[in-house]
Amino acid sequence: PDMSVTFAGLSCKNPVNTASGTYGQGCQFEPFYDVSVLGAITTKGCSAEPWEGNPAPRTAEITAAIINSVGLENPGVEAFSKTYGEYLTALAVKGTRIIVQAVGHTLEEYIESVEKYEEFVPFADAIELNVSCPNVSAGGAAMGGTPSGAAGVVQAVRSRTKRPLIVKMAPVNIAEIARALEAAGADGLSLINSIPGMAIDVHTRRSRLARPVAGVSGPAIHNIAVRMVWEAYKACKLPLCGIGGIMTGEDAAEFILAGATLVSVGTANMVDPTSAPRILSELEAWVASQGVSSITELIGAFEC
Ligand code: RRO
Repeated sequence: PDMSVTFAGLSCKNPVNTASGTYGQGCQFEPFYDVSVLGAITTKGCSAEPWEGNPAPRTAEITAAIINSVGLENPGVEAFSKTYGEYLTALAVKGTRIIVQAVGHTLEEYIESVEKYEEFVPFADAIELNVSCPNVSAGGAAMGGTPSGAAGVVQAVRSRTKRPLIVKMAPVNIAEIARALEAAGADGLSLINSIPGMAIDVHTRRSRLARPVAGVSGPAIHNIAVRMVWEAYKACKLPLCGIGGIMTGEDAAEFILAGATLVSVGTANMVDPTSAPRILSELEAWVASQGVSSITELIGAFEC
């Protein structure tokens, strides 16, 4: 079957993308497989200036999930480009779409991050605005949790770039925020980010992470994410990227049926580095089993 899709103006050879922060900058996975088999990759969020992130420990395995409080450790856009630009440019030439992610604590910092991408990162096909990081005290989820906060980030940066703007949504109030983002000029939505949770070591009675409240990702949140993608699909006309606990091709297929055009593999990359290409071939087998010639016939084809 034809696995190609168009998302926010980007023609992708297939719908399989990677979730920001779970995939480094792609090159880390080259020892395991040819990354150019994927439709797109999304790189770790970068701010205009470097950020150190939160104190350790900041990741733990919990039931059917991972919990993280990384806190957006990153080297800044310019160093990101110096270190990875050559690799990512070559990957783009092979037809894998490159989505970079902009972050900030304030509207001004989001603007600075996008402006640095404009200056130093010509190879990116789209910019994802992360308005939903659960692990930074300002910015992130603090802005993405309301319609006006999320839309305000899009409005602040919209005139600074001609590239498609994708918004990484917080797992709250999906329909209303999706409509506000559409009105503000977003080109696509990716959802969901991790869900705030806690993990306590009952023997020591201490938090398992240095920061007690942190983002839960993985199979435990998958069906919550499927429901949220369906809510966004009904609420707006923007193309959607479904994210949340995709471990198999059938998990990805659920997002497609709920209305997603792209699907991102996240936690699974950390469980087994070969997950993304396996999920792609399983998804392709599912599309073939449905008797359609193109995966696009299955987007939103869920029946109540
Ligand atoms: O770096 C992080 O702590 C982080 C981010 Br920015 C995010 O968007 N989601 C997440 O689970 N962790």
